[in-house]
Amino acid sequence: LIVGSALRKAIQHSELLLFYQPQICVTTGKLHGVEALARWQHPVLGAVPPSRFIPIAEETGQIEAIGRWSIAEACQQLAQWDQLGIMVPVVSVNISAGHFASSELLQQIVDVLDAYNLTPDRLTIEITESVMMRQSSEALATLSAIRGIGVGLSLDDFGTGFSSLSRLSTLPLTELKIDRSFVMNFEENISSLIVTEAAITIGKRLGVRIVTEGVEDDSQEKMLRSMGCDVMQGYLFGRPMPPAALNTWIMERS
Ligand code: G
Ligand code: G
Ligand code: MN
Ligand code: NA
Repeated sequence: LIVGSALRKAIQHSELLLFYQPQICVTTGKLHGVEALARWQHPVLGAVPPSRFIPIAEETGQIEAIGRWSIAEACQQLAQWDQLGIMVPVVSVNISAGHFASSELLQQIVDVLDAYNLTPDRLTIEITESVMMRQSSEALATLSAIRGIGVGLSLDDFGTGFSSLSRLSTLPLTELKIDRSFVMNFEENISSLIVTEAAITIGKRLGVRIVTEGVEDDSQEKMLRSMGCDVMQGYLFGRPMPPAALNTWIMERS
């Protein structure tokens, strides 16, 4: 049983870590960027996955603290890669809906970019489709302001949240991230292929980058390439890994 107070201690005692998963540009084969994924290394429970602690953070009012931490940690890591001469063009950070209700998110992002001397195009904020579609007008204004300073905005888990297409076209997105369930069902389920193809068409019309995740084998990669996907992420290229492992991964590829 994980309780909110344990999570509060974890944040205070630096038991949270970010792993990074590579994202590959389909046309060049080069590193497009990385997605930062939180991990909780608990002294007794061991590795607690985000699917277990993010919902608790949301329920116990700690999702803002985690979001603030993720943005700062990811940007610090990006600045460190810059110093080491390791080319990581952009980092994507997952931010929960609850955090968009806060009027402070924009300023937090501005402050962190400033502290690490990063241009705003180095950061992308990922928000899930289901929550984006329920946003209040205040949260929408926050999204627009974040986009307005030049930070990327990605709609995560696309295809699972029942977006209305008219609503979708009003969001200030730079990226659609097709949910991994579609790619993973290519073989078994023709409707997964149809949905992916349709999502790519919609994305192209909106002028946004199409990212697919859960790419695990060559046949999925070939299929996505032929459908015009821009960026791929999945175990075929690399798992989420600690920063030092990503350094090695980058060196071995170049
Ligand atoms: O890494 P893993 O595959 O277990 O991630 C599962 C999900 O947890 C991701 O799809 C993402 O939505 C969520 N997640 C991971 N890291 C964070 C984070 O730092 N903040 C938020 N809000 N969600 C995260
Ligand atoms: O935020 P989001 O839910 O999109 O996070 C991506 C999730 O997908 C992470 O939990 C990550 O560990 C997982 N993931 C990334 N690539 C693959 C893959 O190729 N296969 C599977 N099964 N999961 C993946
Ligand atoms: Mn994500
Ligand atoms: Na996703």
